[in-house]
Amino acid sequence: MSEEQSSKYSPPPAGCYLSPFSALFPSTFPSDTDPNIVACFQLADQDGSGFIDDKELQRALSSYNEGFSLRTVHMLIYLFTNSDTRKIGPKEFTSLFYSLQNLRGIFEKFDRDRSGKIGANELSEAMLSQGLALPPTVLELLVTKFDKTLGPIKSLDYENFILCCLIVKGLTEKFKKYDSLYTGSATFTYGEFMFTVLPFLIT
Ligand SMILES: [Ca+2]
Repeated sequence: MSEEQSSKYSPPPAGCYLSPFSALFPSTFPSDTDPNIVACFQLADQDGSGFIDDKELQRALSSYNEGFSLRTVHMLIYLFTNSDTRKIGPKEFTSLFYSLQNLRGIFEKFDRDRSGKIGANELSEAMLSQGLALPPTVLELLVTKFDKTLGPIKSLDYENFILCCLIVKGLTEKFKKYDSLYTGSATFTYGEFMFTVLPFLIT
């Protein structure tokens, strides 16, 4: 492009071509952190780097009976750090720890028949208990997309339940930033929409 041509183009709107990810800064544990969580972090940080990387996190979670795939682990890290660095610091790890503990409680509460799976109706109740009132069509879509059980009735296993809840929560938080008055409607530019949604699809 010649200088003359390029001068016809106005600069992109602020933020349009910036990375949707924020940088991961070193963090510390909140002052009132349960010593068990600190111990858990130190045990998981096998190379003593001060961060837990994806493989370390996967190993740590599996020792708590949460055998998640690396893809789920990457999504967890993205959701709690908002970065694509695939590692997590003490502060974000603490949030992750409490969030998983909370979601495990919700899963156990709504998996009433103890099948280890959450069906469509149970998912609706589980979402509502987290303040997420989703339209029936969205719930139907979630159950269809997150059902990896291959059973006759659509349902979510524990890992996919966690993933589903965290993605819905994460997207809802992003939406709220554009809908500060909580009207249920928001205006996005194309770039803003893509940057908001794509990190949730590709981890
Ligand atoms: Ca580490």
